Amino acid sequence: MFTLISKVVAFLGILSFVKAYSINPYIEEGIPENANITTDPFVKIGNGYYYIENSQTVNWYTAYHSCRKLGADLVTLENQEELKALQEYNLTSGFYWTSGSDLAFTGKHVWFSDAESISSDLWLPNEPNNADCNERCVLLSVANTLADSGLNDVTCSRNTSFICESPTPMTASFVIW
Ligand SMILES: [Ca+2]
Ligand SMILES: [Ca+2]
Repeated sequence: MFTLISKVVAFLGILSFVKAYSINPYIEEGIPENANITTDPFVKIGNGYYYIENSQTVNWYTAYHSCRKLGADLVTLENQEELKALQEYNLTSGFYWTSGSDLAFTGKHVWFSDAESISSDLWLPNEPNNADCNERCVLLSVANTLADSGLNDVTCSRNTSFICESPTPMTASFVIW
């Protein structure tokens, strides 16, 4: 990819030198709405890009491996807005692995993908409770209402669906005139 971009930049440099074109590079986050570019297998929900796995249920580790194979991570919920966007999307009500865990430090729940603490307002009532001292991985429970949706710590060996989150794509374009 880097080589390709280097070639394009070099070509545009030559073009501007030879023809005296004015070339303005433009880089932005995300993909423009009118761009005819597929994001498959990721779907855009709110401001993020997600892969939702409903057809198989696996433990937390296998779910993470599956996301990494797609160049993504298990989903990280930044705030209530992201939870709301996912809850309102046409998800089958149910349970999905997130990247959250307290595997590094018991009782300190962080998003594995960026090591940020999990916001306290995302948990379901009375969670995380580390039931039977065996709940280290964080599950997203999606219900029909936002109020009943949220996070729960459960055992990492539980088999369940999962959601991967892609890094935000960047769009690079050039205006030539
Ligand atoms: Ca996120
Ligand atoms: Ca729990």
